[in-house]
Amino acid sequence: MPSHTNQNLSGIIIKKALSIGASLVGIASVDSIRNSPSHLQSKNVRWPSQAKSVIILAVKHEADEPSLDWWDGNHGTAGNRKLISITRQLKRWFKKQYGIVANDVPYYIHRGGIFLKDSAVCARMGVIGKNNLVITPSYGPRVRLRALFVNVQLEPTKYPADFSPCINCEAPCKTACPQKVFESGVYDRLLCQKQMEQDEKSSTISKDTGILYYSDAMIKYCRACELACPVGLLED
Ligand code: B12
Ligand code: SF4
Ligand code: SF4
Repeated sequence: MPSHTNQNLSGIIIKKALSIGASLVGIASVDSIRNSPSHLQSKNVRWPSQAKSVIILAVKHEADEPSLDWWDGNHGTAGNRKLISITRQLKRWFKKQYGIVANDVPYYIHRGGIFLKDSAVCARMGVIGKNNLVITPSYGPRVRLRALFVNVQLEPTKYPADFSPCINCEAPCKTACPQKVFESGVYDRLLCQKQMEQDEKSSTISKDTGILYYSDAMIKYCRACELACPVGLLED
């Protein structure tokens, strides 16, 4: 591995990931993520013994590109495929340039994944908003996340900490929810899940995605609490 300080290497990694399509990049130590609220609560997370840092990648999912988020049968979403392509390219680049082994973090916790929102907050990419999603300064909650484990200790990202978007906001995210998921004051997972089940039942046949290879039965999962948030939207 060429002699880089870990701080330099973090900067180079961020630049590389942005150049191949990531919208935001964060880095956090495995130890800090291990101590975040969701990981402290869960006994199901399996950490690879050699992993020292996590690189968190975000791809923006803006409202004018809704098909990025549509679930097409067994093949997932176009947005997630974009994230997978970025992680694959980064893995190859790490090995070739630095001899560093990077491992893809599975999406689901029961398959070896980690809690991506907590991880993004540890990497200071954003904060948890009243809608229970990570709110980033540039794109609000309209991002999707994926991660890579690496076996080296990298300098964590320290984006500005003074970001509190929900403090003076009237919370349109909460009123937009079709299931009144936030009525008790906190996010009610079961009610949200009920909406997801309804979305699955009402999935329509759509031929307007331009992705011919994949199934035509698209599930358009609810994201009302996400799309109602004004953070990161350009003002006229
Ligand atoms: C299971 C799951 C679901 C389930 C259950 C959700 C849940 N929150 O329990 C269902 C299917 C209902 C769901 C719904 C949605 N999901 Co979802 N989901 C996941 C998944 C796979 C795991 C999340 C999980 O189980 N969390 C554990 C539960 C207990 O935690 P929690 O309710 O989120 O609350 C924790 C945090 O808020 C945290 N926290 C609170 N305060 C603080 C403060 C600090 C400092 C820190 C560090 C943490 C922290 O601690 C809480 C307790 O553990 C993740 C992917 C992943 N691997 O992480 C995506 C993920 C969280 N979902 C995502 C999205 C976008 C959605 C939906 C909009 C649907 C859609 N169209 O994609 C809705 C939004 C619902 C909402 N408002 O939260 C995104 C979030 C992106 C973002 N900007 O935050 C993720 C990361 C997937 C992705 N592709 O990027 N989801
Ligand atoms: S709509 Fe307002 S309260 Fe809701 S997440 Fe966005 S900034 Fe926070
Ligand atoms: S995803 Fe839909 S149902 Fe779930 S909390 Fe957000 S607005 Fe409510």
